[in-house]
Amino acid sequence: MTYANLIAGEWVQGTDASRNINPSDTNDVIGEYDRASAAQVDDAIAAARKAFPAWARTTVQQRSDILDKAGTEILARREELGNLLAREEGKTLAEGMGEVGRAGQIFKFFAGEVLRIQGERLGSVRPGVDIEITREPLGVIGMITPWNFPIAIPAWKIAPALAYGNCVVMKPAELVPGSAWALADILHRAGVPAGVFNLVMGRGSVVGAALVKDARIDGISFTGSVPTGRGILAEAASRGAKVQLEMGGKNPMVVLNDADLELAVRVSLDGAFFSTGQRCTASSRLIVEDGIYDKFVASLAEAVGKLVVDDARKAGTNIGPVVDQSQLDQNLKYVDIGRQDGAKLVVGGERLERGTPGFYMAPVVFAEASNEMRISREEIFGPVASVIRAKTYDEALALANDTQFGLCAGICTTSLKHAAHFRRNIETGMVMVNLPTAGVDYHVPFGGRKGSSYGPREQGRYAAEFYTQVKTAYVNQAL
Ligand code: UN1
Repeated sequence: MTYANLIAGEWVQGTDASRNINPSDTNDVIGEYDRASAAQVDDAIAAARKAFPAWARTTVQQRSDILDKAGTEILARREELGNLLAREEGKTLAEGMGEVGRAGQIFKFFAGEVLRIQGERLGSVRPGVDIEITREPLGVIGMITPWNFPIAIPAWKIAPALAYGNCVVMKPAELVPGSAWALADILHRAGVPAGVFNLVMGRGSVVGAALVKDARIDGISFTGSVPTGRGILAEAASRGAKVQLEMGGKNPMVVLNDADLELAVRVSLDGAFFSTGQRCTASSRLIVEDGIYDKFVASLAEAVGKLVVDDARKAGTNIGPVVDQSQLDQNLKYVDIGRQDGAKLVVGGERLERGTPGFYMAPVVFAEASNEMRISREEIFGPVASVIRAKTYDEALALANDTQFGLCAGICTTSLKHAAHFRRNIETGMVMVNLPTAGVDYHVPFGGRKGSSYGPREQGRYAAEFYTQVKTAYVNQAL
């Protein structure tokens, strides 16, 4: 089947199509997804601009009803959509269904939040003047979403955008158009008016580039790689567009001598390897204090060795395949780099063959890694973790902060003193105490510091910072 783009409320065929392949079984074709041309992106932006004034004036009830309806359908189709997601992206069925549930909840959250859009009323320093501060929609938002969360990330950009009265032109990642198409279909049938939400699938170099450079786009929300994000920022800044970027991570999980070992291993296993390590929140640096280091490495290696790597949708699979050949090549290249740089490969690192042709590899633990090695500095985006030794808590904290990134960090400890100190002194946007770095709630701010993020936070009511603009009104009481 061929899936078309949604432009101005119509399903529009592209000039060519991309084939959506199952990474667990490359013989399994999910469908052909139309690529939008630059001219079609232009049509989508024009449609969004045209729809914006009326959409911005809809009542909060109208927007709430549409978001609620979309959320209800997503939740009702959790199993089917989770299956599609696992089939196109390669995370396990349980993770796929969990992600669909999260997407549904996000729509429900913003269906409520739209009713609570607030302003402020203040007194003036001058007599006889009222001041009112209100939030207005930003306008037309361009969205570029990544392949690792094919439905949750589109949901957490689209739901607030629509809630606050914006129109959207979205380009999903070319590797996973299926979940985004399903979401577009749901929104269309939930009653989103023509032009308010547009789906344009295809290549970043054509569709993404056309979106980013278009002066009719008021804001760009992007999640993806650092180089692409920086390029978008430069281009968008040159024309004064608002930008929100979520990029890489090299998130540390600190394990102190006083940690509950079993908990620390469980938390590190989840953070580093679940979803095949393909999360910007993954714990790819495990910074472990000397006194527990050897025990931790042995327990973690044992647990990693037991992980079942197989078809994402097969019962009993813990870790699905890597998303595609180039990501697999990159992961295996880093395994070689880690070895050459002198880290000790404790477990994993080999290419695996399974019953179907897919991009399988054994999750990797590198011990005796230093924080200077490339495997500890560069985001690999695969199931590869460096275990770094620290002599003291202070050294562990310093190592944790010694990175270009600042998305999330974790600490496993039973010491209130160290947990509290870590919370205050870690240079990240999110911090976890005795919890995995990955796997966040949907109703609270998400985002990082340093090289990980740029612009206002996503999610929760903080999403309003990006999707609205503030107006300060002064009114003379005398008239
Ligand atoms: C999570 O860890 O629950 O691309 C979410 C990413 C992040 C989302 C992570 N933007 O991995």
